[in-house]
Amino acid sequence: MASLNRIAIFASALALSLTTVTPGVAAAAAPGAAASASSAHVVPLPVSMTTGHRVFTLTPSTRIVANSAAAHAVAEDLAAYLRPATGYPLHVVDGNPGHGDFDLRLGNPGTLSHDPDGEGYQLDTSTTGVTLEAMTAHGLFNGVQTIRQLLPAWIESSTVRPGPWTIPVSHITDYPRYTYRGVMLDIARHYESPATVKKFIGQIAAYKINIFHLHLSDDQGFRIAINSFPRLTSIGSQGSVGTDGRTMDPGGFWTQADYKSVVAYAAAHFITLIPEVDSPGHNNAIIMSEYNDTANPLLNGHPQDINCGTNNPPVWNFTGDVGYSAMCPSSDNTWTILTTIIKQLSALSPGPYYDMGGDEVTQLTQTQYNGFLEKEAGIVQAQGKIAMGWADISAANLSGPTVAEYWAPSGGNSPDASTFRDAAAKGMPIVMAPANHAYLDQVYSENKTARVPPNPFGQDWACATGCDVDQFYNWDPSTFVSGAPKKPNVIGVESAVWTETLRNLSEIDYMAFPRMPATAELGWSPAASRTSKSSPAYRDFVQRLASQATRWYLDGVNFYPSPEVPWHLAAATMRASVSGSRLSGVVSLAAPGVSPADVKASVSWGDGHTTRADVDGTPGSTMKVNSLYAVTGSHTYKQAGTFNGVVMMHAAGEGSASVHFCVHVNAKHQLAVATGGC
Ligand code: TNX
Repeated sequence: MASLNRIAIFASALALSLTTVTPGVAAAAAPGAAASASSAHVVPLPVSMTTGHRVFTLTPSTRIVANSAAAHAVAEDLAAYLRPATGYPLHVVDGNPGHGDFDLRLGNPGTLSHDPDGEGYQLDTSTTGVTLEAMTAHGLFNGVQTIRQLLPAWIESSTVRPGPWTIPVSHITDYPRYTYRGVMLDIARHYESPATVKKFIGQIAAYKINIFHLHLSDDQGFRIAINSFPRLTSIGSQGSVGTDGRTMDPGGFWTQADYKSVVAYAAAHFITLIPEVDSPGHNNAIIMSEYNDTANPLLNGHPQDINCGTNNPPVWNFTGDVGYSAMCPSSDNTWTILTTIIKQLSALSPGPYYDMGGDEVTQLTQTQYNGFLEKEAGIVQAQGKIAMGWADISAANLSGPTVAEYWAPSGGNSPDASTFRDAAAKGMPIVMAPANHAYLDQVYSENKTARVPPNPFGQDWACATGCDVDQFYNWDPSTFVSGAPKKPNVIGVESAVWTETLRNLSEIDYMAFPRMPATAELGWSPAASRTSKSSPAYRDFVQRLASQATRWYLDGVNFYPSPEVPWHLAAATMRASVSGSRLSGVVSLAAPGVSPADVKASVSWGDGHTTRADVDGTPGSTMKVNSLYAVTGSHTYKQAGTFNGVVMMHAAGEGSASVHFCVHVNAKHQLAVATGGC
């Protein structure tokens, strides 16, 4: 492959542009060169995509042209994604696109008639430019996520890399299968800060998720300040699961300003936030806070009547037991507290939904339970919101707009899927999150001697033999439960991170990646025969999934290097430094799940000498993927000439990668190093 730009260096460090080779795949480089198959590995799979053999290459003069204010804002998003790694200015401008530009336009490309909500896009890449067209800004934003994935993975780097930055010539028409594509995060069992949650939102946005469901309250913690009820946070925020509470894990809460800033951050990623304060069970934190709030002027002086739990007087529960608590439907104080919460959260949440929870209530009669949810749904609807809840709520006679989220692990014609059938019978829109296919707190694999992740991380109640990528991918949301009396109205899918065992973003990410992208693909991509590990759709998915790994490393996303995914070595950049006639090079290498000792690396310097290269980095550990590795070598050139060098890396099961460079040594023993072969 010809070198692109020959740069003479005589002293200082220089980053070199290198070639990544995945097994059986040629890498892309110069304009018009062959497109790398790995650069067309898009998740979720687009509705239709054709790719050619040539590429579009970004240059320092590439601009992003926008035809409207809304397109302009998304163009700024694209620029922000691409500037750090390219180091290019990528000016966002109005007007007409020129040679080598991105063109982002709001309009109707005429190909999106099956797009349910205007979230689709049309993306056309030629060797001379990229045109992205959509009917809404959200559609453009989804197209931008695809553009990121069409570029080499190293585009996710936060520091400048040399490229080349290529997109395969391609035509993509794309729109979602389902309206609702959610991820739920529980910040009640363990507190997470607004900054952490924003990072997580940025991570899920890359997979075209459009709903972020935030579980704000449970038995162990209440996480948002509510005006007039300061004890909800001064007392209720301070617990957590599994830590004996306050001394080991101080908990925490968000101010309303924090909450608004997360809502705004989600909205900037075209994600709607749904708040959930679980009721009438799973709310011991509220009961603990308000049981003794006798001086609160909004309450009637005997607030202890909110507690219908057998645990009376209440005590903290740091274990996460099922069915632990219940608020009393007969207490005025229950409704004063809940109405205040619902009003304030509804006012803070511009999205259409408010989630009432409604799951796992064992301490009320069915009649009490139904009455509770019927009353609460009315309060929610009075705020102009759609009342949502776990599918248990379908037992109640809810009028007005209500959505059920099905979470039981039972499918087919199992009688245990009755909450789904009740919801379908009542015509409720249904979101699918069956625990054995969509609960991200469940262990990846488990047997008698080894558990992944090992205790105490992850739960196994829905996944006694483990739930790896295959279990998350091979099911169909619309047909999972059969035998409904009426055609069910499945509006989408959601994966859920429960955090009884997970304390921070690293642990959350380890459970969410690589499984959350499987749920994202079920939500976005067309129906397919997704049945088993041998189905073509799954084989294709895990190939595309493997190509995400380098992006996760660069984005700081921890992930489980599942044995179900055909990970491969990916090498991108060598930083070279020259001292006299001595060349030292460092190559970044992604090798998911491989320890540094198991990567074999060498450098052929082109002058007849080959040396072993060192592979340094952090091996994987419990709940932590191995780091990116640094492959290093150095060599002194003894004679003048032009030399084809190559860094070669190999790991059993992950193929080989090689990185070419060209060294020119002049008569004074000064080195010039360039990318690619000579
Ligand atoms: C069930 S699913 C729960 C949660 C737990 C989760 C753990 C549901 C609506 N309730 O309270 O955190 O299992 O997997």
